[in-house]
Amino acid sequence: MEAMPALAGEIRDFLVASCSKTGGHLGPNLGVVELTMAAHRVFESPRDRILFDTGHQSYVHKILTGRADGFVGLRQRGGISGYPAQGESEHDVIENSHASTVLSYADGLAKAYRLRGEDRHVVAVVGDGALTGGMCWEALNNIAAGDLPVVIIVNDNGRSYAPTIGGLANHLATLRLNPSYEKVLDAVKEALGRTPLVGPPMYEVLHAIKRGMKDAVAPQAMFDDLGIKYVGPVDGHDIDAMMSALERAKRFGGPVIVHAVTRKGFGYRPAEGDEDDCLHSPPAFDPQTGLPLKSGGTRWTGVFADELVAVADERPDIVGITAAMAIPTGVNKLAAKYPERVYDVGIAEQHAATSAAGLAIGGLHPVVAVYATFLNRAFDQVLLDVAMHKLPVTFVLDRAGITGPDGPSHYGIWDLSVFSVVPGIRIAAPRDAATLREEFREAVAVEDGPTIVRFPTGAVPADIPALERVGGVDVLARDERKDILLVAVGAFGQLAMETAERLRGQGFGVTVVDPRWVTPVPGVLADMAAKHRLVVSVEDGVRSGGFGDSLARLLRDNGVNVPLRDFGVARDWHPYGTRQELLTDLGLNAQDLSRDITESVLRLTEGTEVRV
Ligand SMILES: Cc1ncc(C[n+]2csc(CCOP(=O)(O)OP(=O)(O)O)c2C)c(N)n1
Repeated sequence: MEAMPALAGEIRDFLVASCSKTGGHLGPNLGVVELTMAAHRVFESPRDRILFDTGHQSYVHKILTGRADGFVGLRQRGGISGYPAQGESEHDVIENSHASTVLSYADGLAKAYRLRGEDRHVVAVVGDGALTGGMCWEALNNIAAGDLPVVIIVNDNGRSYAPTIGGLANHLATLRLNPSYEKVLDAVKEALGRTPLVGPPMYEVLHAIKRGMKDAVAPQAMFDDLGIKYVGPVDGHDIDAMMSALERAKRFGGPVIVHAVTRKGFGYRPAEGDEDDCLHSPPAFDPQTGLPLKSGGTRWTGVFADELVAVADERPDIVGITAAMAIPTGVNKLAAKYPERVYDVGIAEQHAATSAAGLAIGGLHPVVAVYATFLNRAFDQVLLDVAMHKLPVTFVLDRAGITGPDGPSHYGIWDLSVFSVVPGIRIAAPRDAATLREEFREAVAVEDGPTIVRFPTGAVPADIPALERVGGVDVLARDERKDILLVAVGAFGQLAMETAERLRGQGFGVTVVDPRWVTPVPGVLADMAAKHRLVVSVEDGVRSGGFGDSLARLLRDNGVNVPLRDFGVARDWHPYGTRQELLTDLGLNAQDLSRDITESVLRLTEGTEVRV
């Protein structure tokens, strides 16, 4: 037991050293070192299940379950995942890294063990940020109704990326900031020490303390009102305190909330002192200073952030919404200038969409900025609450397409398929900074329905000027000979230009176009296609139901019988790695594309004179 604090220190040093090389979710993991150690001491993983909401804070769990060696390849191709991964360890079950799901998994798992007659505990670690997501409350409502042995560790560090917002967060903050907090801790400790019995009598003692200090312990009342037993607040960096709280929770046998107060980034000064997000997920950095090793060029997010402010300067009806990610989506810039015109709704994408609908009904034009992968959650809200009401809401999807080290759940590859079925929606995919500004302005000018503007992660490429604009479509390259019409979605404009260059070298005449607005597919593409021998589409999204499918439908509907090859991301679960590595694996590079397209053209010309 004496060795525990020393081990905690070693784990922290290891986390800093390893994340400084690979990048990763440093801040959250520094905050859960003792909490995770205590959970592993008190419960018997994998017999008892220890689950992590989102999973970004599972590094300590990985280290304790024999995977420290894998950290040299953390989040890199062929290395270990940044989230729990079934393939890595029998200690991992949940691979989902979208927030606020863990309590529902825990509810189901515990029910399954009960029905199968297995005596196993389920421990769910959930952050105060994740608790702002509605699913958590749906789950709590169900867990509270039963007597399943679910131990919920609320990892309360007061932060999502930025400080957690909302009523719940305010309650928790009141508790943390209240000078009587220390007294509460002492009183709880003392009461627990004096209580020989576990189970209900212990909680009666707690209850009495709670009543006595009602104002200071508002969250207890809140959790208690749900009907779930509550232990806490516990100092989440005190291993002994955490272990004794968890032991009591375990012995109780029914659902219990253990409220651990922790500090994000604990024990590493650059993380503790980082006001933005406590080094939530830095890229490789200098371990002495916490500063990133290389600073990239202008990013897509930055271009959007500046344009949002510029448009808001001109239009007082523009308001911004973020789901707990103001800095990563660039909405913080708008908030800095017009704080009253930005709403951080918590990790609540569904609520964000319908709240935006309300704002739009009220006469404003909301801009909801989220990562592409997270808007999937709000499909029904976009469909019915926004689109059916023909409301002017603009969704800005950052990190669209293949993203990289966060792996399969974080790829923004579904939006084109999922949202293109929504009646009346318009989706734009800019190819560079200039078109991002232009298409964003076009989007916020739409007044009779939702719009989406989607762009990838990373540095924005150099502008590709259009030769001309025909029927809303930008022509980027053309040729006297009309062999191939290459239709490039969004940021793949650059890729298409390189591919066309190679095809030209093979003797083919290539027209490259950027549709700009991909949903609905511009009708002029049917006319353009009819003039070529082969149509090729290339998109940074899943092929099934994507732009290529919509283009094929347009051609069919217009009786254009020119063959079409659609390139995009296979409908599959793709591993993590860098964006470039993954695109290469998917054959989405100029070399592979030009080879595949050449083969297609040659097949067309079989039996006729081949021109290469
Ligand atoms: C549905 C969804 N929206 C947004 C995110 C991005 N995200 C990852 S971690 C995080 C903050 C989580 O805060 P909390 O649960 O308190 O954990 P902490 O990082 O503070 O330990 C957010 C917003 C996500 N993973 N899932």
